[in-house]
Amino acid sequence: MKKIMVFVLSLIVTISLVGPVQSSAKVVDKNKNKISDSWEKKYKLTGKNLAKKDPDRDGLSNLVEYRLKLNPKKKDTNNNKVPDGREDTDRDGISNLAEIDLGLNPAKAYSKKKNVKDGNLKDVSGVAWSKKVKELDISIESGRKELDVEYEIIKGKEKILIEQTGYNLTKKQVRTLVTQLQNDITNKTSKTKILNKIKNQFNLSGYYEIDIELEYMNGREIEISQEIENPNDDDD
Ligand SMILES: [Ca+2]
Ligand SMILES: [Ca+2]
Ligand SMILES: [Ca+2]
Ligand SMILES: [Ca+2]
Repeated sequence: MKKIMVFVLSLIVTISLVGPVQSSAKVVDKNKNKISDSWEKKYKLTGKNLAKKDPDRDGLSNLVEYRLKLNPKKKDTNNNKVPDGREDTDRDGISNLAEIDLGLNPAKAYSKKKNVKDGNLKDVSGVAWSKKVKELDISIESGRKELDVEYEIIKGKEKILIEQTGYNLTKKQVRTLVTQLQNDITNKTSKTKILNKIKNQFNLSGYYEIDIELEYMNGREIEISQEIENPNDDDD
């Protein structure tokens, strides 16, 4: 009798040990927002439409952060100074935010074609998306001349804005510059080289101030500023 009791007891212990393991393997999603309840609880996410919200303001919704196994309350989950949006979590050559903008899946390297990695998919002109410039902002002040250029690819389409005084820049020239920055810049190209390329394009010499922000589809971001002050200028 005692032996049976011990057996029964050990059976109960075994069941209760196995029980929780089995149930946690199943994803419980009571509010049916495609995010597991345990993940919501872990990051203290509550309220309506929580899947769409972006509490850490890194551009990625909570649902995307869940799918990419990132922290929805931290802009830079792995502390490498690259924000979650510019990380390339599935390592297909395109950053998370760029993938979302292009309608690709940032959690899957082959999300559109079985045999072509997302980064190797080509745009209408035959350039692989991973090599493309996503955004280029240039602002120049040189004496009385001023220039502001904003180039961006949104949902796969180019958007170019030019504001200028004393310059005659065309959209075509902006496209040419972007193409150069796509073809001639590698991960090893120095900031000085990039700056010189852009300075040549605008015949920049003498006294000036230039600010450049360049971001590639792969998430690489380059910021360059240079100011050559005129010693005769009296700002006071
Ligand atoms: Ca977020
Ligand atoms: Ca995050
Ligand atoms: Ca990071
Ligand atoms: Ca992908």
